[in-house]
Amino acid sequence: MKTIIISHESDVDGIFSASIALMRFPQAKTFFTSYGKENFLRISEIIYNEIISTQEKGQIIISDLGLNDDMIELFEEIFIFLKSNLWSIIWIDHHPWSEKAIKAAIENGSVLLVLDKTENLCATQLMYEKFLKGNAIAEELSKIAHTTDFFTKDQEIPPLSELIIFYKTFPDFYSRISKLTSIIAKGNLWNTEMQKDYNQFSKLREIAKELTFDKMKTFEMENGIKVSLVSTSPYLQISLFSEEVFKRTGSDIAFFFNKEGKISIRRNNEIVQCDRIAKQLLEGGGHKFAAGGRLKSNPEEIDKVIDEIKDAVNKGIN
Ligand SMILES: [Mn+2]
Repeated sequence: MKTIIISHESDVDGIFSASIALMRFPQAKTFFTSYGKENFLRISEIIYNEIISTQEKGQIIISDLGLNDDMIELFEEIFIFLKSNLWSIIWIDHHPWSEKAIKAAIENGSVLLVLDKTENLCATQLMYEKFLKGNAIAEELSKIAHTTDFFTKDQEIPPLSELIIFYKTFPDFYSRISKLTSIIAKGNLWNTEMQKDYNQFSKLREIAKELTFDKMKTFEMENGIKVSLVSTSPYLQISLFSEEVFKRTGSDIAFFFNKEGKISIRRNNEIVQCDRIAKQLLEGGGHKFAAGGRLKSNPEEIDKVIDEIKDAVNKGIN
């Protein structure tokens, strides 16, 4: 049986959960994606091509990606296509799904949904439980992914999150993270090539930090919530960098946006819920402690960005 693994491209949990799936199904092809219509259209294209090109039955393992409401229709079509070709889907995730999305997935007989609703488990842990429970390497990987996904700081680990961020800046990003996934699947967390890449990265990161702090804006809203607005760089790993921003500003919440208007939200305390604020933005979603979306405004027009953020915070806390 053929196996296709599709996982989240942005972080350790996405990569590690794919690595465990790859340990369980070593012949599988791995693909990575992120949120947004364009990304999912690329993935659906891949799915259609893979299935059309074979007579074999197969399965698709989707990991660490939520089914947002605006993607339901697209996936319903994919589900029907898979079902009629005798392919099944195992969808493993830990993001909040709407009832509508859950229904769309489970009402189609070819989808097995493994969805954690506790917000205490990462996708790699779910993958471990589902496919390789008892395997020592997979267990360790699931613990590491949990540390990075929930920022628990319970163990020190190699800077893989930053390495993934660095690889994102290359045109061959997807082949780089696929390679990383198979290295990790062998239980190797760091090698000399990674160290070499990391040395190059850390120089670029330090320059990016200085420039970013220079442009950062911090303001207090009428309701007393202190907000930092950061025009970020591709060399900064948001969750790590947010800690430095909070240390410097004492803000309650920080918004990181890039030139394309993609926005990430992190919080410094429990006054706000990031996912509620994200819902006010385009394609917004995520967890209460970390979320993201897209700006409606032009990221170059900073006053409009500030207005949009203020509006999102006001609506998102009520
Ligand atoms: Mn995750």
